[in-house]
Amino acid sequence: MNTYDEKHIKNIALVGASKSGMTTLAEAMHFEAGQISRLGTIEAGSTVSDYHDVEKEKGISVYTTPLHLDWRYFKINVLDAPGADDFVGETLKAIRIAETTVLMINAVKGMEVSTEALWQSIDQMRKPVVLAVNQLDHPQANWKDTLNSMSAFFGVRMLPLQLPVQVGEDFHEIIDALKMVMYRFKPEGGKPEKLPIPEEYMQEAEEMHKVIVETAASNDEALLDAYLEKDNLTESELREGLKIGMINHEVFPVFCMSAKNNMGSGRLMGFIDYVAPSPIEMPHHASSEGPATIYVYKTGYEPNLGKVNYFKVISGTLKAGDKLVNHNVRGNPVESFGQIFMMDGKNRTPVELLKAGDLGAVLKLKETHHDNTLSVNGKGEELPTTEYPEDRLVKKVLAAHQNDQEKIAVALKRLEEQDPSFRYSFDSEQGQMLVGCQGEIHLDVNRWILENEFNLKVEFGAPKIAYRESITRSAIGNYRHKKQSGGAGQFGEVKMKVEPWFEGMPPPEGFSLRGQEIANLPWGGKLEVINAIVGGVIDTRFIPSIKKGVIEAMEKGPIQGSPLRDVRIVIFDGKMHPVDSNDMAFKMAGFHAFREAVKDAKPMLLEPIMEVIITVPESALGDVMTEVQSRRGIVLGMEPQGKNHKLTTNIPKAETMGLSTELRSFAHGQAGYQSSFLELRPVPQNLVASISSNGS
Ligand SMILES: Nc1nc2c(ncn2[C@@H]2O[C@H](COP(=O)(O)OP(=O)(O)OP(=O)(O)O)[C@@H](O)[C@H]2O)c(=O)[nH]1
Ligand SMILES: [Mg+2]
Repeated sequence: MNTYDEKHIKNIALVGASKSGMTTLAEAMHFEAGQISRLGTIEAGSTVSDYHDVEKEKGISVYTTPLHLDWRYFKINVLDAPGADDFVGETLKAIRIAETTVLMINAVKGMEVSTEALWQSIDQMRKPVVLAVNQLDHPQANWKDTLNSMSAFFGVRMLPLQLPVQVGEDFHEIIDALKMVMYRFKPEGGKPEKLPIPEEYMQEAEEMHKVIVETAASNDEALLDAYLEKDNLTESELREGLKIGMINHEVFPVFCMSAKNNMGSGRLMGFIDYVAPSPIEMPHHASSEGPATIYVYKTGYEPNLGKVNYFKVISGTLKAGDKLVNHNVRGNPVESFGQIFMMDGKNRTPVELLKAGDLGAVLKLKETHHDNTLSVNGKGEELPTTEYPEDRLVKKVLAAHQNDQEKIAVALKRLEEQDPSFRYSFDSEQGQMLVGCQGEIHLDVNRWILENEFNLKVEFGAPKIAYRESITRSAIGNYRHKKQSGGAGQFGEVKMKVEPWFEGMPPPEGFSLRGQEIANLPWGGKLEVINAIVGGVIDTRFIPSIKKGVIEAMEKGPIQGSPLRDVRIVIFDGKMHPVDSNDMAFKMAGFHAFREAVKDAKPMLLEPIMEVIITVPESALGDVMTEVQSRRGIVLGMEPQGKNHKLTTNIPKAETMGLSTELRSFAHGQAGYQSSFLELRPVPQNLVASISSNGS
């Protein structure tokens, strides 16, 4: 096994819109590097990186999978990220960990809306980027249109290095304007024959070459001087200039390929080797001297291995046998890295050491999981945790078999550990298990895993909404609690007035105030208790018991059993018995007096209203407005945001089910959706009956 110094390590993330061909390219590269003897396919479920059962079953990537290529003098670590934007949490891990992002563009579709969404993250992190135009062998592939759609988006920072001679089924020749040669592939792809550029393409190739040289020169003063002097650059000067441009996020080289036919992948690897930056060529890089600090970017559970933590060495050199302190887990446990591995899908190769910048994996750590930093001396620099996207869809989890509840909770926690953008929570108020995720595909994939890997059958439904109740006018209640059975009896009588409570309300009129208290209710809102007893008809020591009874009564409101909130009670009359009165008796009296009063106080149902911020392209604006209104929502404002419009809306939570999925379909995947709780508002009178009869 080779050990690589840091200069010869390259990390790339393969990302792109759904089904652009990331996994097929990873497979082709793996094959080219000689690590596999047969090319696997998506159709046969035989690729190295889509090895999870769920990925084979659905024919899509679900997880980011690392593989490595021993390629001449270099080691290229490839992170094959999923394309579907439901799995953007995984894709973000890959972009963050790799130095260079290879953004794949499908030559049949050109720039897709989800490519643009992905670009926002890549651009924000200012990553070095290579643009790979794939599927040029496809009968519907269109090079010119694809390039135009890209150029409209990336502008002058995009730098085509290649040109396909044929496009479609005949695709087998690529002109390389950096090296000024033509590559001709055999039908099975692989290593091409190098030929002179045909006469009819010479002019175009020369023009492209000139742009490449000028671009390379413009990134560095010494190179610019060299260029002005000799009107050209050597190949190594060209590489140097392009590398600087990539590191500065200023030059995005474009390559041509057919991953499926393995044409163009070798050239891309050669470029990555010599031009794409190594971890230590990036600004603020760390050295591989000294004890190691690592960052865990992913945790997985594999059928035969158990828990696997995937990490990047941030600084120093990690050796098999090292013990590392976890910075993030409470108590800073020491974890033992007895064996360390390079991973290729599910296959692992033990290694003796990994230097700064390299990627590896470790089994059986006790407490460590994704987003943890560990270091040998416990002092290494801690990396900020990855920010995963907010939930776009929240569902209630229903167990098909009631006995499975607990097992399902355990399984959901594990799914969340593997994929932090699939979130599990238990809502104790409504007694429901909830999952938050990125969309229907995300949900479907995790349902499949629960059923097939955990043997747990679940359904997903609309979550119960946290309704509240309150009152709209004042009313009086009176109750006498009296019990005479054998020995000591029970006696307590309470008269109270209830009224709607609001911030800063004046003291009640017509009563003499003897005590006042505003309590926070456990389910939100207030209960104000005013003691207005005159003549000592009820002892002050019983007021807390009355309050207890009232709070108990407030747990279930009269309309549909939701908690009551924001009420003032004025206890103004009642009776005591010198022997039989006690706390229990007054609690009971308070409970019933309150219930009686509330019935007359015109109770109302309150529902949570969400502030929902929607970002959509112009073309979808009409559909989105109609959709918002049909969900009892209101649009409060609209402002332009780049090419899109940002709408600020208020929508009842009960009406937001499936909205983000719906919006994405209007906007062909390109809708932004952010939702947060705003306030409670009364449910319109005509809807109260239907909500109460739903029982939730
Ligand atoms: N014609 C043609 N088909 C391709 C090419 N590359 C990939 N495909 C096909 O496109 C489909 C998707 O390929 P994948 O490699 O799974 O694409 P991906 O980008 O990894 O997809 P996800 O990660 O699931 O989003 C498969 O049917 C591939 O056979 C190509 O270069 N040419
Ligand atoms: Mg894939």
